[in-house]
Amino acid sequence: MPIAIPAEPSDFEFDPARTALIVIDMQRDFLEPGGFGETLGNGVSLLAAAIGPCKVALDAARANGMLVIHTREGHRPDLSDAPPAKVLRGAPSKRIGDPGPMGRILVRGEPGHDIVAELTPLPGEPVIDKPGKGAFYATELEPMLRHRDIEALLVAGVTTEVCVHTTVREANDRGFRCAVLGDACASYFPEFHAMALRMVSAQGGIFGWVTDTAAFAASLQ
Ligand code: TIU
Repeated sequence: MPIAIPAEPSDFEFDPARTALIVIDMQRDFLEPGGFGETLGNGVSLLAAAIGPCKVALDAARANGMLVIHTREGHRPDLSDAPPAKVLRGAPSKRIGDPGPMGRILVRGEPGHDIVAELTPLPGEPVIDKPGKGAFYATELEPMLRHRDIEALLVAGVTTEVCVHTTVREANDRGFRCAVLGDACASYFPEFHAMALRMVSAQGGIFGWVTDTAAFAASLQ
């Protein structure tokens, strides 16, 4: 039974049984001081704005039996999956793999790699560990969606213009319809957040739709 959510550039119609909520990289490494995001020179406080809306979206999806998938960006402890171009780029205060206050920066199994406490995945919810910005690159995400006959994604998380955008672009090219929950996304750069959302819905929805968590939750009432 299709449901319509008010969205840009037009209503987003979805069947909850064929739609997944994907929460991108809501990890301590991006949201809390001392993690990867801060080592890149960013103030991390703006990202906290996405936590509450992500929780609203998770509660709505879970209450309606929708597939919920979480992702985490990070690398193996030996960094064998970390491209040197990524590790050596720029002049961060600490590089990927260096020790920090939440353990080694952007390394799987370290405290900083964990999803923030408010959004801890429930047992049975798949968590995709990804080495790149996009959730499809070098992961099991696509077969996981195909096996469940998922055809549309509701996308939330951080950061809007980096991992959310890359994932939406990858999904779009694979034929998945994407609606971004704008208030459940955040960026270190408010202007990038705003423009990234506009880029999704411009040109008749060149990458997809943009809506918000209140509209999503209300559509399932
Ligand atoms: N730096 C930045 O804005 N983002 C990332 O490095 N990864 C994600 O967006 N998850």
